[in-house]
Amino acid sequence: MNSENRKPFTVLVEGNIGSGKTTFLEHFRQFEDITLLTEPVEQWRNLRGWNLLDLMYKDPAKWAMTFQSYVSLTMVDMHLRPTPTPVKLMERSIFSARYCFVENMLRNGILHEAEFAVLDEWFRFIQQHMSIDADLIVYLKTSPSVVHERIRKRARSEEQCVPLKYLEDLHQLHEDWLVNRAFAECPAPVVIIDADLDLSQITDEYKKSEHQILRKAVDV
Ligand code: D5M
Repeated sequence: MNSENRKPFTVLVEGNIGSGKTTFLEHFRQFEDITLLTEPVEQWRNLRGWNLLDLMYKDPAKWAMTFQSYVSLTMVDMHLRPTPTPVKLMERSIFSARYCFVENMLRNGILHEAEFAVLDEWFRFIQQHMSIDADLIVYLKTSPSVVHERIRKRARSEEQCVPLKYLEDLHQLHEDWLVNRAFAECPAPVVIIDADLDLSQITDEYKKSEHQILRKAVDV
């Protein structure tokens, strides 16, 4: 197992909106050797009183750049946060922000090419000059129709306008990034979990990755 001055074994938990990332992280709360870093959604919902997530969904053309800029900052903060345990489990990353969400906004014309260029330069700079580690990616693979229904049920106020097409586009980008390796660099080996399964069945799937995560952490 890692000693205190070694870098933690870093696992990025990736997947579409509503794929069950938070539930996956919660499953690992039982292990004291793992630090869980959940996506900083509450920071996005309240930056000095401003709900950037809501602004972004309500008027993407106006607010996407601001939102992505803040997502990058909060994600880098998570990547760089000192971790006292040998394993660190992170919900999403600067990689999915860039390769899935920002990419999607560029392709759909929500981000201007000039705005994209600035975000992409930041992304490259961060990668080159900061210690952004990834040892394993857990991809919670879902069908867009399944997550669409879950999002409707969880009823987060900002997300009620999310159309199926948006989830289909994000799904394809996750597939192209993590499975097809079609356009972007994949920073670590990928474990795929069938996250269409409902809660009663998915624990067995989690247990399979539990073994991989804990064993690999010992190997590092
Ligand atoms: O993601 C929480 C919410 O945040 C969900 O509405 C998607 C949105 N999100 C997360 N990251 C991004 C980026 N980079 N751009 C745009 N929207 C984003 P959840 O999947 O529920 O944890």
